[in-house]
Amino acid sequence: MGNSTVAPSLFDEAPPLKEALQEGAFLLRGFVTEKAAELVAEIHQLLKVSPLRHMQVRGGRSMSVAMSNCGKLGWLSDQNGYRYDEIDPLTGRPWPAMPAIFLQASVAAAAEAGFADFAPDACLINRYEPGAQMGLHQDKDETNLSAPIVSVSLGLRATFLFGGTRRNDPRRRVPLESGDVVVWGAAARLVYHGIAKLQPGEHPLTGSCRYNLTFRRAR
Ligand code: MD3
Ligand code: FE
Repeated sequence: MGNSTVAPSLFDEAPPLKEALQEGAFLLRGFVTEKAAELVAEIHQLLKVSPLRHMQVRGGRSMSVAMSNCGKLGWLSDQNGYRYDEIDPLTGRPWPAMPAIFLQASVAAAAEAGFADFAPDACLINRYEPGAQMGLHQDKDETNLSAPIVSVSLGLRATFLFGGTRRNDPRRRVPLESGDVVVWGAAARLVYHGIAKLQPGEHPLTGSCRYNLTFRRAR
């Protein structure tokens, strides 16, 4: 048998692409592409313990994005508003632990973006089916706003919308593909952001949906 060595290529050693979206916000294209199948397999295991659900918002409507959590704290929305809790109200039990590969990938992404010592205690699992969207909002339910937020996209492509720290600031649209990671901290931590209505499609890893993992330091 011949050996299977291939000619070295510039691409072998190419660092991950890091694009500054704005001050404090970095898009790491394909940062977890090699681990994407394993991440999706972990999501499927987690969802057997704490299933996806469409949370209610104040006023009684339910969100089009289906959610669950892992880690010490889970993000919740109900008639009383938003909060973090150690207990999944659907099961009455603690959220499942954050898988090691989740922690490792999110900490590595934060470090790549310049945020050393990221120690997430919460991971929100969002599932978008075609037609689901997330309206423009700020993430400000966390006690410690000095930690960054790391977001991992898996499956179908979505259009990410983000503006400034005022609701009416001009908005940019950025397509997020499976394997992309975005890190938001410092000056970008309180920008308004959302996800445009997901378009139908098929992805080999997730079928007809998109997952987003959002890692946060909640307390
Ligand atoms: C910018 N999720 O769960 S992740 C959310 O793709 C959320 O599911 C979207 O916004 C999603 O709250 C977007 C990207 C993201 C997450 C947090 C941010 C962008 C952010 C916090 C501050 C600024
Ligand atoms: Fe958000």
